[in-house]
Amino acid sequence: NFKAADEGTILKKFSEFEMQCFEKLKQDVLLSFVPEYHGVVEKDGESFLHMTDLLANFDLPNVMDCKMGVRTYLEVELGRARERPRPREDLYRKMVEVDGEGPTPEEHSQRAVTKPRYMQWRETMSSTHTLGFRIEGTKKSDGTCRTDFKKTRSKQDVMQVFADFVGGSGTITASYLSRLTEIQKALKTSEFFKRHEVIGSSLLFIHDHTGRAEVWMIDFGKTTALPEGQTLRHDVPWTEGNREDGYLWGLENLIHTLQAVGAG
Ligand code: 4IP
Ligand code: ADP
Ligand code: MN
Repeated sequence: NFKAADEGTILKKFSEFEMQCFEKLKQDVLLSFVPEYHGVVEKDGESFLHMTDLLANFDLPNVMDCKMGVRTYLEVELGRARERPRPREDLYRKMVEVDGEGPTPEEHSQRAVTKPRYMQWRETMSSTHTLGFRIEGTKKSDGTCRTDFKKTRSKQDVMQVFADFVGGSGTITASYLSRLTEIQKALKTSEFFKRHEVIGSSLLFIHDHTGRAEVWMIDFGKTTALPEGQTLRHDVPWTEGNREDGYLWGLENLIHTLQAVGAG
């Protein structure tokens, strides 16, 4: 999905939704919390979004991706699956790999599950439903990568992963917390945020041994504008049709979780 680009920048496979978000974010208070956007670029016959490489200013960075919100698929995907269900074998296999008892008897006999079904199951196995965010993966400066967080659900489990990620450093934790509080404040005044359903977007945590620690908002591939005049709260439960994403509720829980890590 990514291609190397000029010094300090990366290319991400083009998506119309994401491009529109980057364009609108140019005029928004969230601008200082998203990677700098340098426009659309064509390479080898494909289109890409050109943006700043957030890791460029770090020395051997540690990186964590947290997917925000209580819902990870679009309401339109739910509608489509209902009208015309397309059970998928690849998603069935991914489900069984984590939990042999995940699929229902019918799904077992079909050896397939629909995408919303898979996504909802992922949400309940992880902390997405209970905390409004989940850890997707970590990459540490020692070269180790982990993506085995599909069953990391309780606040205690999440705290453990964070504590390990920051190497027990209270300074790094405090820096992350102060950045998260800034993001929270900006989100509460952002016109962009008010008018968008933010699905599948992540907060990217990056720190290194020099003590540098930053959090960035990334991945707007499934962030969609609401009809003119409609807005979201982002901190109330989702019920089908209200398009709420639980982003702010998740961020609040994330902050509390990190505060608990800091307090040891
Ligand atoms: C993946 O599930 C992620 O949810 C992907 O989202 C999603 O892609 C995939 O859907 C789904 O299979 P796992 O993380 O359990 O592997 P993301 O790209 O945000 O990580 P979409 O296209 O929904 O973003 P499919 O349809 O690509 O398989
Ligand atoms: P996808 O739509 O494939 O999920 P993301 O935008 O979430 O793509 O990016 C996937 C991963 O790539 C992130 O978890 C992060 O590690 C890395 N990444 C994304 N954007 C940047 C960036 N601007 N700078 C550095 N790393 C990035
Ligand atoms: Mn992503």
